[in-house]
Amino acid sequence: MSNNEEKQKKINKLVEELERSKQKYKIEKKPLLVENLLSPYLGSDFKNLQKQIVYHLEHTLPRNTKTFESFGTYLATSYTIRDRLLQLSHDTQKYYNEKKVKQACYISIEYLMGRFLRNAVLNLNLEEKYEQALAGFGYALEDIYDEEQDPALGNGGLGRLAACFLDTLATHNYPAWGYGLRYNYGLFRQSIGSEGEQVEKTDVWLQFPYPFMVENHFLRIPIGFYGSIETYVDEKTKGTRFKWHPSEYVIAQANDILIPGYGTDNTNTLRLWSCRPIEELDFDKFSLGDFKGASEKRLDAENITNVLYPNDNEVAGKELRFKQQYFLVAATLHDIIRRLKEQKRTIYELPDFAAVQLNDTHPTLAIPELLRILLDEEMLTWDEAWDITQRTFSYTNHTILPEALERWPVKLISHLLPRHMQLIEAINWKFLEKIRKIDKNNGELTKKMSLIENSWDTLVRMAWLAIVGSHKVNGVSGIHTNILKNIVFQDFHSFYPNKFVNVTNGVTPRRWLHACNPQLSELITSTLKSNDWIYDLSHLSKLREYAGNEDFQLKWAAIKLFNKKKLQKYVKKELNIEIGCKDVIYDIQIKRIHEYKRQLMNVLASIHFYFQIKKMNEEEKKKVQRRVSFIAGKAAPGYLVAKKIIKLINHVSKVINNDPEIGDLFKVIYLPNYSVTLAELLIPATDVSEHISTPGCEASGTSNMKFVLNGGLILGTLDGANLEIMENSGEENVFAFGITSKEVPEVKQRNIEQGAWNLMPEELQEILGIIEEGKFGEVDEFRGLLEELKGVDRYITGHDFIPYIKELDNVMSTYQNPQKWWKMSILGCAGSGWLSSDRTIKEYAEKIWGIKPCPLPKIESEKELGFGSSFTLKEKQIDQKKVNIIKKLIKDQKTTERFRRVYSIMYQIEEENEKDEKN
Ligand code: NBG
Repeated sequence: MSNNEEKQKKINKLVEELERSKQKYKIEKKPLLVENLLSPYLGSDFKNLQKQIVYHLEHTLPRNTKTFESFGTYLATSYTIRDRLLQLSHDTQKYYNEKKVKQACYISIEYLMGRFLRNAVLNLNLEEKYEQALAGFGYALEDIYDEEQDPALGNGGLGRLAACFLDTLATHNYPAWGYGLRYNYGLFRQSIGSEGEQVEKTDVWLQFPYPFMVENHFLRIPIGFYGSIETYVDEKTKGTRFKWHPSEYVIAQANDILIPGYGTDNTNTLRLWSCRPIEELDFDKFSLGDFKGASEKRLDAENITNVLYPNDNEVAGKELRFKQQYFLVAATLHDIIRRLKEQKRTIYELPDFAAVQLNDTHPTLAIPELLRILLDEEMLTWDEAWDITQRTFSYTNHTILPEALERWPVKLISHLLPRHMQLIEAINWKFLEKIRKIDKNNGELTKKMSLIENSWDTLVRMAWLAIVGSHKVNGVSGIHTNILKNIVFQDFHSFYPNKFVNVTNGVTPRRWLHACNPQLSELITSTLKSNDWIYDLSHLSKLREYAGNEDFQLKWAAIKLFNKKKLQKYVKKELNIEIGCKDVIYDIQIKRIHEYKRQLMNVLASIHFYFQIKKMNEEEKKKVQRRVSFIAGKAAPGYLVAKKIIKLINHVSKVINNDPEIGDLFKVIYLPNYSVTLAELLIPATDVSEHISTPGCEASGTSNMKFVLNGGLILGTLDGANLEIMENSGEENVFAFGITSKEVPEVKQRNIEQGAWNLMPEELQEILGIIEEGKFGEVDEFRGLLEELKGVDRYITGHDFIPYIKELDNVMSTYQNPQKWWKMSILGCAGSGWLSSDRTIKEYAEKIWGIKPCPLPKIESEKELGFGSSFTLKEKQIDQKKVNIIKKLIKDQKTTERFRRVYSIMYQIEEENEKDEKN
């Protein structure tokens, strides 16, 4: 061997040694190690909570002892909640996947979640412990709750309903997902300018971290737009196939909010998509000094999920809105199919895997999108694809107002989503083929039912598409569903007699009674000697027997007064207005400002009442029932009429509130920046709430339900859910007035034919005259409002005015009979069991989705495992019996507690065995 060879050999040997010494520990995957490390649940005694809070304070935020202020405390506390929810959510998903249960996927472009912390703490039953933990840091939990911002990712009832549904779905252990968008900016913040006008400011809700949202950077889905369609012949079938080649892509990134159920470990997910560019920066442009151009693509992409469109019962009609809608459904369907395939199931099983609910027409593009996936990517036949599509989707209609029924120009769709437009045309063609066969009237029916309309433009009728592509369509109250069946979608109902069903809305009693009115919650629980009502609201009916009980009435009234005092303080602090409390009716109308909701009628009645008082002598004044009329609600920035109504309310309020002749007999208060949080303050403090829409216009209304639940009485028209509240709480316990929806068209027609002014009662004519004289500011400001009332009066304010003010009088005189009033209030609440979203969701689950609850089983203690509470393997008494118990538990996939503890025990056994082998 040459010298060189010898040397080389030595070197090789040395290298070998070096390589060997590099790895000190044997690398070997121990599957149970991670499980074992993750197995302990976060301790929930107050000392543990304190440790966890301080940990987050220093490591997550980071703050220190000097900057341990309340906002940081809120954040740190919230992170400890998020930690727990992550554990529970992992357990939940694991369990659902093992069980392969069918799940509901609720797609909604809006979620109005409200504050999260209190709700989560209550649902997890940790309030007392957190109270104790925070007290040690010098904070009251109640104040820490107040640090939280209210994420306004929705406009009104539609978004809030979605949030109530999520609470119910988790509470009742339904496997379910919410899907939506994570807007950078929520619904604008409203303030009132010096002229009484609405001022809008951007809602920068993500300025600080939102601790309840978990950014899921691993889930990034490419979403295409624009481009062209390739046609080719499929080699296998020789049939023609299509493929869409988008010319632009963006990325959908998942952001998860984990939804705890009340008194259960089941924790579901609300997945919100945010839009990212494919490429963050165009480096070529950047290098050439074009800095603006370099970020263009990023800004375009970010724009998609930048702002929530501030529309409620209106259509935005903007290209960007359309992009939002497609972005939402494309990302969502991709995710659902991905999760299906993760379970090693085929695409044919989709309808057994997920029931996808389209919340209004905004997610309707999901129908052509799924069809595209099934045809172009999964290569199914049309019949197979269409069958799967229809079985997967169902659609909820939330409005019949023509201005809110979405229609998108064919031109716009063809440009943005050419393949989808082609598919919509194919769906329409196949559908109309069937309609033509029954169309006896020169194509009239075909024209009416066509998904594509030829009017000022060629438009796709999204509601029509949603009906055709779904297996069930539901309205949101009895009257609304009847209007859908018999008027708005009459032809569709005749064609698909089994498709239309009613599911009346509901609200979650956790947030809308238990959390927002803890004193009343406590009274109900102590009276019924059980808190079962919190998850089965029908138990409230047992309150009926206490309705006339004096002692109970007094307690009930005291809680109302207590809540009114809170509101009184708020009004003083925020608006610097002094209002009375005791023996003063708090009369509240809170909702989006809309002509059909008739806030205008409310303020006209206030003017009427004001002048009535002014005409009184001192003796008469003494008898007046004092009242404060509160109004709150935002107007869409582009809805000028609604904005004028706000202005008028503020002008009227200024005059009345500053008139010394009126004093504290009457006040009109406009509360700016209405939100879920404000509603939680207002609703428990309300004596009477107003739901006075033109009959037939309010699909359901859900705040009416919340008021009744909190012992507020309703002054309302025969519309939406008011009717069902009357049925359940008793007609005599609701202040109802006005005509039925069936009579409305006739009144409208008369207005058109004879002129509304000529039919208007004198009292109202007089009020309009006073406004015209300039009593409430420049008349030109309000000319438009007045002209509408005098001309066509589309919302029949003139017709309803007298019955309305009469009923208002009835409210005030009834209030002077406390026994009667509190009895009505208690009976209202006792009848509201039916208004729970728990009932609503049960109906969806049974009538539409075909899903069942899948609760994570609980283990009471480790004793059930066959061990004492401080089980260790130190004594090496691993008898075979115990090992078998454990193995069986693992096999049966039982319980969250079991998962984590069992794996931990198995790991310890493994380690012990290893040691034994070595010895
Ligand atoms: C609203 C209706 C309300 C109803 C909610 C929830 C839209 C389009 N519709 O009456 O106006 O309570 O939906 O169903 O926001």
